[in-house]
Amino acid sequence: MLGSLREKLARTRNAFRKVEDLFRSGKRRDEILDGLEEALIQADVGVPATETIVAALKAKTSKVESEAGLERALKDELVALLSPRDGNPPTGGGPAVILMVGVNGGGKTTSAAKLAARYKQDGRRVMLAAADTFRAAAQEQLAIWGKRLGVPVVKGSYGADPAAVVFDAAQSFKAQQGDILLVDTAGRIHTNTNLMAELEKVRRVVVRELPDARIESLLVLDATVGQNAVLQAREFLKFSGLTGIFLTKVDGTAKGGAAIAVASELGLPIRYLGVGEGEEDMAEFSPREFVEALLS
Ligand SMILES: Nc1nc2c(ncn2[C@@H]2O[C@H](COP(=O)(O)OP(=O)(O)OP(=O)(O)O)[C@@H](O)[C@H]2O)c(=O)[nH]1
Ligand SMILES: [Mg+2]
Repeated sequence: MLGSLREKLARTRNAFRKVEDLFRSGKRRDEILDGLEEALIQADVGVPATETIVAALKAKTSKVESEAGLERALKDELVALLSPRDGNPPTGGGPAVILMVGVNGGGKTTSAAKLAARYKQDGRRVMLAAADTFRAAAQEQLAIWGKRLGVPVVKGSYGADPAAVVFDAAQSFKAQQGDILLVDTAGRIHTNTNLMAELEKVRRVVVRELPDARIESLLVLDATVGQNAVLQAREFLKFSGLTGIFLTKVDGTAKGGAAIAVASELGLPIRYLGVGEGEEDMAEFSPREFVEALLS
């Protein structure tokens, strides 16, 4: 897995080459730490996260002179920033509903399909709800995925209330004693209050109709937008109950460093990485694995 993640991160790894080179430069500690700031910002880590990292390194490595020691300290710092603050994400038994939310084109539908494939492979009873009733062809797109994966899809009609689709999906989920209900929602601009209210309504329907289900709301963020992902995410935090991030398109970008900015500035754990367009192209996010794939 680490090997293939390394391949998928090839472009981002390139962006981190300057960081790596610092630890092979023969420079002294002070020079390395000075160079690090610029190198991290260039690698899309963002100014606030970079400042946090460099300050922490300065404080924690005052007695460390060796390049290898400093590099190890940097990796540890990155892992700490990427690690969820409130413990491990909920896992395990019982029914769960996973809401996929985010701006247009970020990869919600594809990521819902990837999760469906993953859970199905684990032997769980999976169902998809096509709650994107807004974009033309969104229903068909999810139906095609459902057919391909052998996962039932509860559809709505174009222009219908997404909450009504979710209501129908919840009934069928109960009747069939499903394990995982994945809800694909329409892309929305975070500044549109009506659309954000619509998400709250969808969520309320889930709470009411499936009171025993664990609810996860995954914010789907496109890594190729780099620092803009932080801005998007900050607005979406106003939607109640976001539990994590699905960071997509990490394969096609040099801006994967934004993962560090997002995790450190929002305090929301990255749960999954999207690394391609196929249903297999995802990885459960592990901070240590990500950092080792990035810098080594
Ligand atoms: N390379 C790559 N492409 C991806 C990834 N995830 C999604 N895509 C592609 O991104 C495009 C948009 O994906 P969708 O899943 O339709 O995005 P969406 O957020 O559902 O879009 P809307 O419903 O229009 O808001 C598609 O061409 C996907 O194949 C990924 O991890 N890597
Ligand atoms: Mg979609």
